[in-house]
Amino acid sequence: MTTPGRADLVIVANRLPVDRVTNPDGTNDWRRSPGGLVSALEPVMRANDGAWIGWPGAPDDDLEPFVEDGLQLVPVHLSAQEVEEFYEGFSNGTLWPLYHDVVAKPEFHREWWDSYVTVNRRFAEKSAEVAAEGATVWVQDYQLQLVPQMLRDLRPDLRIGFYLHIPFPPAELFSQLPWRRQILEGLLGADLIGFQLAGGAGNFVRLVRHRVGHKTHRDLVYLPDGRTVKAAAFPISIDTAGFEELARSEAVQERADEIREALGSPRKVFLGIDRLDYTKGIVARLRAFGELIAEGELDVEDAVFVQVATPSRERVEQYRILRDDIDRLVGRLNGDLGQIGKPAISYLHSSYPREEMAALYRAADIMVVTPFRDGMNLVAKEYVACRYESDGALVLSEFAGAADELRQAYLVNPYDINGIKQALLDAFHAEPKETTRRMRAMRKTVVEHDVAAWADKFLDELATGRHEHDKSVRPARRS
Ligand code: GDG
Repeated sequence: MTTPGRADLVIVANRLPVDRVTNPDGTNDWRRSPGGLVSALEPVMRANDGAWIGWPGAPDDDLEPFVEDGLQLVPVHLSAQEVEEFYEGFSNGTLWPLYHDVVAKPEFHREWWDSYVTVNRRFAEKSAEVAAEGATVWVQDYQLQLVPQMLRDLRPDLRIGFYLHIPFPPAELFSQLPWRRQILEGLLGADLIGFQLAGGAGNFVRLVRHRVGHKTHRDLVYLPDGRTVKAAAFPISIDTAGFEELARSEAVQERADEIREALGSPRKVFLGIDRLDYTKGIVARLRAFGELIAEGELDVEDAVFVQVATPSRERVEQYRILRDDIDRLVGRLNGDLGQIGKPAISYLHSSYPREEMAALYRAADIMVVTPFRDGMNLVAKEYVACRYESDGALVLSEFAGAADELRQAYLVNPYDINGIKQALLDAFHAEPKETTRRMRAMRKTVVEHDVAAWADKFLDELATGRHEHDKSVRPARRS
């Protein structure tokens, strides 16, 4: 067995929580990635002498562990071939589409799988080195589903949690995977497996019963060696107070006004913000908006649609095809429907700082979130967090995890273009009293359940299971 290191809490994720930036003089620095996961886990990491294991984001980087802004970061090396086969291939060309209702066709390649196994083993070995005796290790997401069991084999003393950020599919889809049993067994190495929704946890437990043959009862799986694994829902959230504070700042408010003016001060601004991904339903929503303009239900004098599509996975073919499809559609809609200085759609293929995101949320009257399938969708929650005056409307797909909590949104079936059109019109024409009633209820949810509460709940539950088994203690709470 590898000699245990010193961290009492270890986060294991595909990516480190930092991005490398190159300065004008050619030197490199690290900058904290903007994600909510990092801000949620940072206080727990600090309180527990935590370490974060992940890939730095570039192939063939051989980096030693380093400390950045007080956080212990432990890089895992990936070769260019592994980036292609493990990351772009098996993670994003096989698992991502398979777990999202096969919205795109998953590809099954044996060499991709071999690479997935190799890289998962490397992450597990690194975790075994870094974790102190009896430490808590929390593994994140679909790229690392084999790590829990691999790590347990190396270090049976650890408490291991796993969280899946994307949906866990129904048995009919999951069963297509040639390596389905290995994935289920990999996950079962954890003591606690967290999903976004109860539906995903249920799918997993059912599959374990049928495909692996273990006894189960409700959310528990009983393994032959006497261990019990719990699979339950822990819906993720955002740093609600942080977003609201940003939204209230003078700079953001000024920028929001500027954005509206630059758009020609239309009566209503519609907004979509997504990673450019085929699961997000960008084409369907733009088509729906275009039809409303073409049919005269909306007028470009009155309404504009701002669509931000953040560049994502640009080396994967399906993403390149989607980008071209959106470019063509936006070009056609603006060519057919726009007027001089008034395009129907203002399309931005770019990523922006958090302040600009908050300004966009403030500038938008109607936020449109229409994924075909989404684990949660944080954009929907961020919009709600920024609407501190309880105004603005949210059009939300029923197939986003967020729809389970944000029941007062204008809910739509993203496959039903007429349904989307109707929801856009309903939101456009809604009385302020009605939008306020809805937004107030949604704000209550997002304020009460923020990402810190999510992390606490998961870690508490992971530690509680331990109390039941071996009476040791949970990691210290956030300071
Ligand atoms: C996965 C699951 C689940 C986007 N563009 C910019 C930017 N963003 C930020 C948003 C938001 C995040 O990225 C996107 O999160 P989503 O939840 O919307 O979607 P995924 O990236 O697919 O996330 C999803 C999530 O994991 C968490 O568990 O909810 O279902 O698919 O926070 O604000 N941030 C900045 N500039 C951009 O241009 N700064």
